[in-house]
Amino acid sequence: MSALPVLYSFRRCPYAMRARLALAVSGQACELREVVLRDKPHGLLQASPKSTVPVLVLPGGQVLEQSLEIMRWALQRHDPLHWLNPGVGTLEAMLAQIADCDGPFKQALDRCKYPQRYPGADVATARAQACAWLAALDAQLAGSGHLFGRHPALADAAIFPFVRQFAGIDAAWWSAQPWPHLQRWLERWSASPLFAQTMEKYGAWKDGTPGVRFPATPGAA
Ligand SMILES: N[C@@H](CCC(=O)N[C@@H](CS)C(=O)NCC(=O)O)C(=O)O
Repeated sequence: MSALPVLYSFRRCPYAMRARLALAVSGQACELREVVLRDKPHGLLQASPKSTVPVLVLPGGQVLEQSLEIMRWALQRHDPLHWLNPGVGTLEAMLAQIADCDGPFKQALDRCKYPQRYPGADVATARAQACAWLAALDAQLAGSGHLFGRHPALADAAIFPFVRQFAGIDAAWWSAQPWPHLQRWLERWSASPLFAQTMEKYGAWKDGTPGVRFPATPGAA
């Protein structure tokens, strides 16, 4: 397994989810090492001192430390569903929207999900900002059901785990929002075999032991 790229991952991390989605869809096999964030293995700390997940260590030693970098690396090697070439719009437009997700939306999401971590933060304003962004996504999805035209693409996969996290704060509240296209989009992604494939449960990896092969069923995407 040592000839495979090594993916340090954490099942519930939305950044790791998006990396696993792209790795699975590209059919790129890896050795997955499930990380416990409060007890990070030396292997991860050595490969990437900043040690956020996901991290992908390539067989030649190159280390990819950003989820989006991992997605683009995998898809540049093999992109059977054309995630880098959206039906409408450009890769640059998708990257700009992902940057919005990772910046202002993630900031608002964290304040809504973990208000205790942000004493003094204005949660009502954060919620209003998040809702405005989500309402715009709903409108964007109204035509084709995908963010950038006829088929799912990089932006859908990169943004979905964060919308899922926001929806999970309060499922009843989420269902009551006037965002039918966004709700359907989230349901479709959440129920997809591809997502199921990326959410398999693995035990915590320990230094000096082999990881597990990911994706477990090559080609199932
Ligand atoms: N910009 C990074 C962010 C990754 C990130 O923040 N991951 C979180 C888990 S969801 C993490 O590893 N946090 C470090 C920690 O909790 O110690 C990426 O896109 O990969």
